[in-house]
Amino acid sequence: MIGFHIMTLFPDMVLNGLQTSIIGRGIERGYVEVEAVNIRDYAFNKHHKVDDYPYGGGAGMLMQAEPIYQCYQAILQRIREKGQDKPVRCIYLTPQGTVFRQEMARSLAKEEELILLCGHYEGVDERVLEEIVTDHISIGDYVLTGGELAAMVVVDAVARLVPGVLNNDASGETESFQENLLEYPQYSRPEVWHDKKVPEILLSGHHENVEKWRYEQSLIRTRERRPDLLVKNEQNN
Ligand code: 6GU
Repeated sequence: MIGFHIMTLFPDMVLNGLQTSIIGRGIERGYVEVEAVNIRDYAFNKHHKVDDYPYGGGAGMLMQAEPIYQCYQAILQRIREKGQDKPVRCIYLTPQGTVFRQEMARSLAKEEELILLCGHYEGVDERVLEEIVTDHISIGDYVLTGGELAAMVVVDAVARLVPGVLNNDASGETESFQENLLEYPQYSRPEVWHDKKVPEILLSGHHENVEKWRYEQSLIRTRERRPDLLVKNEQNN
């Protein structure tokens, strides 16, 4: 069981996305808990204002520290009331973070509770980040309008590693030789489609040859599409 607590200005976006997926089934079956908490509910001012102008000038607005801090404290208190007394990691989704990789998903999947913070506007007041954030994560080198899509990516990648979430009894991780290699091509019925035949070896029933062929295909594909991964694979083997 893992619990995700997502601080956001768009809770419906996050919940709709995650409930409509395999992760949604994991939630129904009790392997995963997802809560989206609206930061605006913790803006205890007249108009539930959560943003303001940046000191020093510049384009756009910043998310203010206090609503985020109050939201965080409320979540943490609920976690503590459940009897959880371990430190809880708090992930800030930001293009300035470490680029998310499978290895990080693996590390996060070991936690029982995770808090995620989705930024918006031009950013977040640095002081609250200093107080609550333990991990800065980006999902890639491009810019999104907010952290919600990134949070959904992280929750999906982490939750599928939690035992019970995937239907098959194989783990969410592929066999060790495929570390840092792309998947081999796969085929299903019919045997011929648009004049294209399924590779003979897959019909042979010779398990060892099939494995060897798949490994070679993985290498070829990785060399072609992601040579950067091949370098990492050689470093690790
Ligand atoms: Cl985590 N947030 C935003 N706003 N943009 C991103 C990102 C995150 N990761 C890549 N681009």
